[in-house]
Amino acid sequence: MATTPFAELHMHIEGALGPELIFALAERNRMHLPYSGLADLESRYEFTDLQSFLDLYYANMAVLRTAEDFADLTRDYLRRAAAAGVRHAEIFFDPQAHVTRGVPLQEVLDGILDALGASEREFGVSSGLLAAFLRDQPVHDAEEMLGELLRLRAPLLGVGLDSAEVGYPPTLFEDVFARARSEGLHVVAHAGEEGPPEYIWQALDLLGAERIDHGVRCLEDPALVARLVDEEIPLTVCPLSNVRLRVVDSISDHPLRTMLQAGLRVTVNSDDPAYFGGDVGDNFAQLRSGIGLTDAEVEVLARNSIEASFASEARKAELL
Ligand code: ES4
Ligand code: ZN
Repeated sequence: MATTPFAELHMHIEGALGPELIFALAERNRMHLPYSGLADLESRYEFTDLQSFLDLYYANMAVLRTAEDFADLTRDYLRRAAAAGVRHAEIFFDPQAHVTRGVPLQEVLDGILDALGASEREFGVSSGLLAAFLRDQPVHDAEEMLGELLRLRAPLLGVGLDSAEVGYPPTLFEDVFARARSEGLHVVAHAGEEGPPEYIWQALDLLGAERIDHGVRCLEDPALVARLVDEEIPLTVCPLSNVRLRVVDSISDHPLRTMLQAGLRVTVNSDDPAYFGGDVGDNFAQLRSGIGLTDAEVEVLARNSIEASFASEARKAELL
């Protein structure tokens, strides 16, 4: 499977936390887990929608306590991503989900950045960090978190918007994103995963989103598709996530090819690799068997991912 190197632009580092690491970290941190064992935990990875996944995702994060935990998690992800062919990774983390559990922001940053700082040398993967705001929490919390990140001079690539989508439109976060942009940060937002096309319009017009995470529901609105094509806005699509969260019925029903043929700047990503059935390599493999994704299409997707990344022009040139 000779392909150009590719970039992963949509993954949540907390979503790389799998059952085995959960048990290992619980033991190291002397915590009791509400599961009888590994098999019991593994039996809970059956989701009906985004919220049913988020419930387990937030519960499992309890084992992440120290900088070492975050570093181990991040290295574990980078090792697997490198093996799957990823050469550049832009990683989301959910800082609000950790500080509300009493884990200091600096501890979270130290751990993730320690692993990212060694990534190019250790794994050949260049990287960047995106702080995601939880849209289902008060806007004020996002404002405070952005202030704290800026105060700590966290070396961020940018900010994003995630968690439960329906009922939490981008418009709520207009001011937070304006401030992030004025600080020179890149901005992206999850939109059109479970939410309507209107949320994608808002992410573009009100947040100034440079990429849309997911965005699959744009297909319901031809004028929106035209806009995304015209402005070459990348969409970070996550096929296995879409299947597991029932955004689509099965991988064979995934509209990825329709999106490519419409001229959309699609990329393929793992979202939460420990929850949705694998890394970005597994996403490509299932697309090959499920919709007959061709080598030529894989090449386009790989190229799109490098071009849509926030890597330096020098790094992009190296990878293209
Ligand atoms: C997420 Cl799949 C997905 N959607 C929205 N927010 C998220 N956070 C982690 N995974
Ligand atoms: Zn996501």
